[in-house]
Amino acid sequence: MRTEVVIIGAGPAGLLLSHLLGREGIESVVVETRSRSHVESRVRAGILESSTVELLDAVGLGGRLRREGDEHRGIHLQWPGERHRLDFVDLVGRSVWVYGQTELQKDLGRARDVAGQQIHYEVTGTEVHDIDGDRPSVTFLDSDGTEVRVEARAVVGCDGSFGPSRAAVPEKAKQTWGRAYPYAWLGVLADVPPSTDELIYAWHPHGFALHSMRSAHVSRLYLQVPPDTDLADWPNDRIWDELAARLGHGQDGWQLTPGPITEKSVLPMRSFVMEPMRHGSLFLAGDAAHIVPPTGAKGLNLAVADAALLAPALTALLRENDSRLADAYSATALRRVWRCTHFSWWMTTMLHASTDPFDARLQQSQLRWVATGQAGATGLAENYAGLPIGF
Ligand code: FAS
Ligand code: PHB
Repeated sequence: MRTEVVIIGAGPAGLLLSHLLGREGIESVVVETRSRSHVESRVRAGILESSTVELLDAVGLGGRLRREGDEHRGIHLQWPGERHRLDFVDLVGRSVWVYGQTELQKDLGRARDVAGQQIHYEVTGTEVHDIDGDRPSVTFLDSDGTEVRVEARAVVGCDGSFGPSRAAVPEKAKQTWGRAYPYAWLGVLADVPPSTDELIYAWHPHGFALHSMRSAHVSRLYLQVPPDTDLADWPNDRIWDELAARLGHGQDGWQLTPGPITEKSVLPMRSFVMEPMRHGSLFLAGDAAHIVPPTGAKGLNLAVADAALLAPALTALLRENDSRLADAYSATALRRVWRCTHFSWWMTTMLHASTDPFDARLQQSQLRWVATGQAGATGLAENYAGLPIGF
């Protein structure tokens, strides 16, 4: 099989990239190891930056988002006895949208169906070949066991943390940075209306808690837990009791309303960056190149930004033989990647309880400075609501 671009991974980065390339008349083949239903149902991100929403609008993917998503002007920062609201629109003129990654994934899948996009789901044995030249290829076993080789002009690894693309870049040609945090998130999805109009990020001596949501009827909440947490140790009552304590139930008359939990998972917290995000005719985008702790709600938005930068670069390369944007892709993308990596680390270390009492005092001082002062609040707002893509 021959095509122009092979994309490994049908997550948000892979499907958005195929959509953006398709709009430029660039043909691609997408290969995905999981089933479509799995990819569309796994509960992950929930917040879209304003630049993500603007991009989706511009390429015909903003319709359902605008109808069913929920625009938020800001967030609440909370610690025992105090809750402060940060209004991003007042501070930096930008909002964010609550719209689950599952919904974006479905919108992307439907758009690719309409465009007649070739997506091979449930493949195995994906391998990348000849990326040092300009005739790379990808081989895999299709879902029916057929061996397939796709030859292309470029291969894009959108295969997340555990795909083959990262490993296809020779050790001597790459540099990686990583940090594992000494805690994880226990995430729950609950069939209960949110007890708050905007997200609550809470510092508490027991640990961090976050009250998010997916709709007017579905809440999404997280608790900081030890990294080796066993879900069996967290029955629903304990989860709700701990969420109530950390989020300030009863404080100034605020109540946390519990409800049926429909999904539970433990999410490890880590930062990871690989440089460069290109090697020869292999490009990397999204989690394949970088991982952020979800505290700053950046993972999905970074995947979108990478795709938005890579599409015009590949178009110029393949249509006009102009490699300038492709040659600059890694450096341009990494500016945003490191800004978001720092912001996600900053939010995480500010909000997650540590065992060191000195740290706790530093965190409380920083939180008060951010929550009650213009400078700190503006810094958080600028990063959380998102910088322009390609800044
Ligand atoms: P993805 O991981 O979404 O997609 C990569 C795709 O490649 C997958 O579908 C995978 O099956 C496929 N693949 C892997 N190996 C392959 C192979 N060998 N062959 C073919 N296909 C292969 N971000 C937030 O902002 N907020 C959150 O709350 C949040 N929660 C998360 C919870 C979990 C459990 C995880 C894992 C991530 C979470 N994230 C969150 C981050 C997440 O949203 C990612 O940033 C986002 O999915 C990145 O999109 P992609 O880069 O497309 O990677
Ligand atoms: C979510 O709704 O899943 C969510 C929101 C904000 C975050 C992380 C996760 O920082």
